[in-house]
Amino acid sequence: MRFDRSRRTILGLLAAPLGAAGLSRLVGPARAQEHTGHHGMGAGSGHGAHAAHDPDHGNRMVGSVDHVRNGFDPHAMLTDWDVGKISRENGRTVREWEVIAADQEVEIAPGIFFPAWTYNGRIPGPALRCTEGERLRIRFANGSSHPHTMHFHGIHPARMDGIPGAGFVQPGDSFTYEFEALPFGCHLYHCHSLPLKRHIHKGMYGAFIVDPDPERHPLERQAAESRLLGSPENAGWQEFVMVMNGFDTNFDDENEVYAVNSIPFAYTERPIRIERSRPVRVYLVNVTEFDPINSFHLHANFFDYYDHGTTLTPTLRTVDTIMQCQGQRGILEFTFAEHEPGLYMFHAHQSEFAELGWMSHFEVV
Ligand SMILES: [Cu+2]
Repeated sequence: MRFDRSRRTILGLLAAPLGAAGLSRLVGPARAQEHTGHHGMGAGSGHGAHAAHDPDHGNRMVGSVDHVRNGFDPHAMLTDWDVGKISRENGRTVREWEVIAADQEVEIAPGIFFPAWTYNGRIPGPALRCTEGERLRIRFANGSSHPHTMHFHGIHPARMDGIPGAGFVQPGDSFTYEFEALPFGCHLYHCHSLPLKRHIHKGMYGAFIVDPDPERHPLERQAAESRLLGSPENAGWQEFVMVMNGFDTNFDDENEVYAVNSIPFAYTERPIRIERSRPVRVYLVNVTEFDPINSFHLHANFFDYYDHGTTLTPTLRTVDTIMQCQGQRGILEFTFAEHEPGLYMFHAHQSEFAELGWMSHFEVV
């Protein structure tokens, strides 16, 4: 779907509280887009001035994103679970987090700056991880200039839903969401302010992982223990969280770049090292706006898949590609134990997404 020029201009102006520099960045790419077609990323042509064709590596960016300036690194984000602060109240475990929303400029591809809205200064927001049955308390403060919410996928009362009228937080205000961690699985949270697609697309989302409590699953205890962060069984696994997303850098309601954890080609520039002898578990979440589906394809191998992560036995076995609509997510389990060491690709199997950034490698050692 395309917007006419005036609609796009309005969206651009609504996009963020920008200074003159930010505005020229916004308006610049939007104008350039008029001449370069659907996927002009800015002042360049075709797939953008920053994409190059290199016979050894195919499509990828020239230059690198300054992760230090951004304040987050896609490699660190693969494993930096935010387990919050744990305490005991009336005999039960309470887990608490503090999350702050902010307006923030993020370098989304080399030289391409995006006026984002963030949770705790990063996109995706912190990967919140807890255990089934705990009491969760999330204190959400809105330091942004727009109203935001945190809407969790999970089980909770209506007044904790994080939508207009229930946990809707004006700039300068705060709200504490409180509910039980249920059901176990691979979930997500996102802002549910309107217009919804703009709030999600601006960067307001993150993974929300609820580990199964082995005590509650006596018949599948071993599987539950392997999923429980901090258990000896879990320590044998190499676990990664991957949020599939995209960015509409010129505000025409189409994505110009695609990625896992925001930065296009991050895991091709620097592959994800995995030890051949240890199994791999990926918590995969799709929040890509504007496109109806995204997908994950693993080269030279097959995996078991747990849709939504809400079961302890796979919902799909021995597949090498899965697709997810927006908001869908799941857990992948696989091993390279029988493979020779080397670089193994994984990427979206929509070729367009792969060429625009959703291309990655594991380095099996
Ligand atoms: Cu929002």
